[in-house]
Amino acid sequence: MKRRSLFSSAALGVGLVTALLSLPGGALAQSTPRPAAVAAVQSPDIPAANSMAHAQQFQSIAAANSGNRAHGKPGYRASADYVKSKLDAAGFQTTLQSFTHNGATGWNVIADWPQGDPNQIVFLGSHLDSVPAGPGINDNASGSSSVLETALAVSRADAKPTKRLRFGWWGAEELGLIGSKYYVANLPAAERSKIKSYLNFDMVGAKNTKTWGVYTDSTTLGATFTEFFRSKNIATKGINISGRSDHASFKNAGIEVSGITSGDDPCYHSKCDDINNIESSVMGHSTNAAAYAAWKLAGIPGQALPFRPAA
Ligand code: DPN
Ligand code: ZN
Repeated sequence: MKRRSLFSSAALGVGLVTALLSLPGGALAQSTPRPAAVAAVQSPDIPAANSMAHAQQFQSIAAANSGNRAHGKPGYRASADYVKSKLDAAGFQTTLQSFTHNGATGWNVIADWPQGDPNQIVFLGSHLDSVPAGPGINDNASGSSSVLETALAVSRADAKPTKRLRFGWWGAEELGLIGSKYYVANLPAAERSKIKSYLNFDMVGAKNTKTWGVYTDSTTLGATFTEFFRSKNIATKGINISGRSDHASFKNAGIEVSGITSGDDPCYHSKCDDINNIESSVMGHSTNAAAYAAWKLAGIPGQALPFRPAA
């Protein structure tokens, strides 16, 4: 039992009951310390402190670079370098894709986990730039940290998903989804059609969040998020943020999209959107929702629970 508690698993309970009921002769739980694995999503339970540590790094990067991480400013490049170095060390295939906007160079960071069917890609992304007014911690170090920590969890698990997992951090979102539009526009049609779903994480750490907003144009993708939150007894509401974040660049290319948000806050696009503007527990739930979706949609097999006959 101890082992299962390491995993957040919305479906495990149901699957386990089914498995137990179907055991021959009604041999049951108490005499079976570790039942055989059942089909279920067993995503890791990622400590909130992990994503908070990344958010703290983005705060420090802003502090060392005139207080922001905006397109065309040194704090943006330092943010991209931070993300890329973590991914490189974790075994991802990474790309720093440059583009020009308003006379300044911007970058997208793209990372592929080199496992699973390369023709079926599940994509998680977030914008990495802030506005010039502040460090952009809820908007959007929160999403950037959640997606980064999910990627690192995939690496720690040495995951062997059925589908390919790709992660993206977009530049110049605040100037009109510039980085994600550039990425999608420069994908050859054959590459674009490999992307089966795109999940967006923008503003996912706001303090005092009790209800998560889920936006989706796909029943399956939206249900993946709501089933995670339901398993944690957390409320969700369907929202529509239309073209306000990077999912729109993918949706416009005919890709199924969804995303979650804690919503904005009084410090939205201001100087006070700093590390004190987000809450650890909120970051933890958002990160684990991202991980759950990655595990489920890419088809990462559950940790096989070894069968041990009762002594
Ligand atoms: N984070 C907002 C921005 O980048 O300006 C967009 C947004 C609004 C995202 C509302 C989620 C919810
Ligand atoms: Zn944003």
